[in-house]
Amino acid sequence: MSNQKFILPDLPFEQNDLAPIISSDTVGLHYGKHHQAYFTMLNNLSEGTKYHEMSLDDVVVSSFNDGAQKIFNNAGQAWNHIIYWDQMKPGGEKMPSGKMLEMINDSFESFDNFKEQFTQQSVGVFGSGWCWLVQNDNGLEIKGMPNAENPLAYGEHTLMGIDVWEHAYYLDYKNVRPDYVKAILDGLINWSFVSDRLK
Ligand code: MN3
Repeated sequence: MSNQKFILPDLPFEQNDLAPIISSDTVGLHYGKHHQAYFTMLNNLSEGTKYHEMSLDDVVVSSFNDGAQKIFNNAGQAWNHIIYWDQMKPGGEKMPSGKMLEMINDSFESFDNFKEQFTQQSVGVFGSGWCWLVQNDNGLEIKGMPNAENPLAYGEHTLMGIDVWEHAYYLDYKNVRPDYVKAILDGLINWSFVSDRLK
């Protein structure tokens, strides 16, 4: 088995396409260095273990349940950033429509309220982590999680997620995490992609 079992997917846009909301420099570092490094580490750490034979999704769940922390950290981050890039598109879509909008209204009263709650929860993540939108039996839920943790590890269904590690925003927003989150929610989310993830 080749060491390159897990391969970093291509970005669904050019490196400078998300500017000015996310600069070309940030995408270059975040995708080219950080995201790549999680894949490299995962390949190195998993070689010769059962994880090397699994799909990335299965590694996330299995390593989390096994308490294999180093594998999980890298597999989780490899998985998390795929969603992160895939859910964005240059210019974004101003707001969701159809069933997605209905569910947001049911769970958060309005789209504006959803954005405000999502931003608040993002700020509430202490240190490094992620803010996720999850679909469960009762509707939609916003969940902040530390480090590499994601809904998949807990058997939950992920719709979207924003990286709130400082490497995601420090070059463009310094320490002002809420401005970074708001700017993505207002101007970069591909709501058709998020909507397609509904169960
Ligand atoms: Mn990151």
